[in-house]
Amino acid sequence: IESVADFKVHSFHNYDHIEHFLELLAAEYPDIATVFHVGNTFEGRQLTGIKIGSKLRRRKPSVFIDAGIHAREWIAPAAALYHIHKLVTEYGTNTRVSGLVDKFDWYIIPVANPDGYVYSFEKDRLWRKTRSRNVTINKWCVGTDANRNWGGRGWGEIGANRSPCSNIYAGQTPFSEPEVLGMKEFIEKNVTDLKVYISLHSYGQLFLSPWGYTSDKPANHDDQREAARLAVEAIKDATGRVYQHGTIAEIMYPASGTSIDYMQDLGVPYIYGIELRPEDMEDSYGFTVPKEQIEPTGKELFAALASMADYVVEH
Ligand code: ING
Ligand code: ZN
Repeated sequence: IESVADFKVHSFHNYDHIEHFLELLAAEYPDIATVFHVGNTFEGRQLTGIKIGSKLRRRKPSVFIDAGIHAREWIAPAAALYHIHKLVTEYGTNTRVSGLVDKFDWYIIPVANPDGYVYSFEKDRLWRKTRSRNVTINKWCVGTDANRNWGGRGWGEIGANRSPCSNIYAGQTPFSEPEVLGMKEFIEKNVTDLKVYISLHSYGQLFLSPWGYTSDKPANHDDQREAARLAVEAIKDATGRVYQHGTIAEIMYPASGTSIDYMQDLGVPYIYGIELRPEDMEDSYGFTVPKEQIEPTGKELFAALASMADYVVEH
């Protein structure tokens, strides 16, 4: 493609095309969009994100979104790209969008596990993990679950596995994955006043808040639950779909070493893992959603994030 206008938002794209699209956005909309890099992946690809925000105000709260940390969950990068495309191209014409871009700095990494994403395109559609290897530990099994590799309380314990062959392998050490370490360090060095952290996954239609490592509730649970309740309501108004909300351990399964728990420990006030469409296996789709689902899922994500942004401004 040669311009942003050529990009098909309602299709799935390979990693090269996604990176190229982000570059085009930054080139065509330099006042509000810049590309950033978060180091390299295990296989040497650049881990690329986009920062979106107008320069109207000097100090702004930030929103950080990772998608595609699990390779096979293609709807997550697609929905993130829908959101990116909407924020950038409708700024100045859509008042709702303009408000979001004026009031917040959005940091979005649409494919947080590029090596795995490429592998899911080329070799194994249902691949989940990174593609890192450590032959001194295990010759045969490849990859770490990048959403079990965040250090902090409970790392490597409940809902994670210490065997490299497991699909929920926590990794050799906390932050052993360059992708995860890169995001952590980028956030801690560059993202000021982080108010909202979102990790996009599929599937289940769930809005998940901390904790994952325990069924205990964090001190600010009621506030997080209220923001989630409103977001879920906004989704229902947008497309009619019903999402459930609750803590990870409560409504999904216990999981340690997730970005969500790490961000809760950092003190970020609003943190959610969102399981996008479908709700269940829906005619045996699960991870392999048809591309017709991208637009409505993107609408739901936009509605939820706009609602979340309103909530943050008011509280
Ligand atoms: N589910 C998530 C997983 O990592 C999750 C659940 C999401 C936990 C967000 C924490 C944060 O297992 C999928 N589908 O990957
Ligand atoms: Zn996932």
